[in-house]
Amino acid sequence: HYDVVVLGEVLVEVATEAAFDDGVEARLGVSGDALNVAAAAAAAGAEVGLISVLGEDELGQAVRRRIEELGVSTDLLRQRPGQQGAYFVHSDPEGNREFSYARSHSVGSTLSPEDLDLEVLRNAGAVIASGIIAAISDTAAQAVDVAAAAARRFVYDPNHRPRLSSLEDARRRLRELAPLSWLVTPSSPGETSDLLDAESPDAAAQALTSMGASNVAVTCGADGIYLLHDGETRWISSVPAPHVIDQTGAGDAFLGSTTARAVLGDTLPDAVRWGAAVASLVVGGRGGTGFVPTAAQTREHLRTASI
Ligand code: KDG
Repeated sequence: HYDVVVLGEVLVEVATEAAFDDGVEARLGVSGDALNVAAAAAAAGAEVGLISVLGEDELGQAVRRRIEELGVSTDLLRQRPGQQGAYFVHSDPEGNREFSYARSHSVGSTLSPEDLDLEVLRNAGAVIASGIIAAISDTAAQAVDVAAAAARRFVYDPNHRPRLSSLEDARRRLRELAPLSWLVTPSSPGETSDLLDAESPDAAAQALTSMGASNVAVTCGADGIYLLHDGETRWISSVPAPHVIDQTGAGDAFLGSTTARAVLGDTLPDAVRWGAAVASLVVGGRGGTGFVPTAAQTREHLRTASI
């Protein structure tokens, strides 16, 4: 039994120290939104499984070892011949990024419904997927549909990436998956206006619940999170970040830790506040999984933030 199961593609992260150029120093990491989510859920104390397809070569093995090191179960992973997807990133503390993918026809994009164990999905406390895995191939999109239909609590992060999906496809997927979702987490103002034509977090939350989503957490950066839960709306304030090095993966860490805490018994508002604290710490590390705070570090940060 897993508290949380995440579906997605794990990517090798090549983070350069300066703008992309020949000879620039780089640091290799293991990331991708699904792993960022899974690692944060595991750090929050959940038993986490990751459904993903890795290559079989040395790189695939290294990725697998890192997943294990992050406290995420490797039992649901598949490995087969193919190229591990990668991305190149240079980011500064202001959030300016140079970003490039090397993931077309990657082994991760071969994920299909055949890679899913329906019993595992039905028994999980929550199943999480994002618009990224739904965008990378038709078979991966089908896997998301099957997982969403099987899950007791399906959590969907639209995570719109214009380089991977047209706006039209992203909007259609959101319309199809919202009715199956226990929680949807769009970001505002970008995704709420692009995917929902919503002019406010409230309009976005109302639009998603009228599509059939049970709960909505609109992430609004430093303004906090606008939560629609059990038919009631409220703002949950963000938690100030002690220091900002790189914002990669902060939204993913919010998603993974919020879902984990809710499955482990927190009310959704409490879980969201926890997720906000985790996100504010993650930006102090480099890369998607460069710093994943422990539950003790998050608790201490929340305590000092509320003094
Ligand atoms: O949310 C962070 C992600 O953008 C980063 O990990 C790269 O997964 C990634 C993607 O597909 O954009």
